[in-house]
Amino acid sequence: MLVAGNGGLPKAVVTTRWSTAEIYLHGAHVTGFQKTGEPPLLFMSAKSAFVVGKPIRGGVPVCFPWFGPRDGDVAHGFARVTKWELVKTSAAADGAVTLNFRLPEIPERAAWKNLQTEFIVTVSDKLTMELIATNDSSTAMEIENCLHTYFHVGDIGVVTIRGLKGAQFLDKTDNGARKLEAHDALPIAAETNRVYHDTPGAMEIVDAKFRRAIRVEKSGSRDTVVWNPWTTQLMADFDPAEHKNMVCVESGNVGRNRISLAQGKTVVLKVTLDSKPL
Ligand code: TA6
Repeated sequence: MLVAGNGGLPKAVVTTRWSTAEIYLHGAHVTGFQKTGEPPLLFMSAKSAFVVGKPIRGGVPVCFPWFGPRDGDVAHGFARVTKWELVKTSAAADGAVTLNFRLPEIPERAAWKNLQTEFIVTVSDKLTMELIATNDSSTAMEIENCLHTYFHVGDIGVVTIRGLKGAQFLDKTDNGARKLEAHDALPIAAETNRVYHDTPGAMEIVDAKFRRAIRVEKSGSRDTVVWNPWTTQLMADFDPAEHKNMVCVESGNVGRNRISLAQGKTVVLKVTLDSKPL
């Protein structure tokens, strides 16, 4: 199940009768999911690093226990640059494969040591991911969580995102201005970086080039983040030319919807990805 991946980092490779998937222990990072006969569902930057201490660019970054930049610390939390433990793998009677990962205690992250965190990935004709955190400390903990999924699309110019109409969003390309989403089918035609608060429902990415609709079912997520860097060179490990073949539709609880996790309580963020021909 575990083999040496890019940069020699260990990864789990999963093959089912419907699909294949791969998950690196580094960040418990899903870097691949592909249904038989379909293009890959996830986008990976061709320039991604696979180095201890650096984030993998693409796939499904596990953003935890915070989202976004943090002075002097790693953006989107330390879980994504930590080596998780693969605690268990199991196969169901129908052939679905489940992998249970656990975030180990990190001595230099003592402030978070009582936040018991696991990530469960189930590979079938769908990809299901559950980020589960339990506060075993004696006080409440403020956390953000987000599965920052990079979707692979045929041509961003003929992609629309459905499920956001009527939602308010913060437009990070316009100094965080608060706006209202009017599109039933949102096109992406420029740099886009938006936090749609209070959007707990399913989303759909309609790809006219690949002639498929990707469905994002979710629970335990109040927010949806939509991101495409367009031609802005934001990061050394992402070639802006690749913006044509990706869009991030991210599910989590961020900003004003951060979670105050009470002592002894558990929070579950669950996302299921599926695709259907158009
Ligand atoms: O979610 C959008 C965003 O915060 C962008 O501002 C950009 O920084 C991007 O995330 C980077 O995401 P990644 O998970 O690849 O570090």
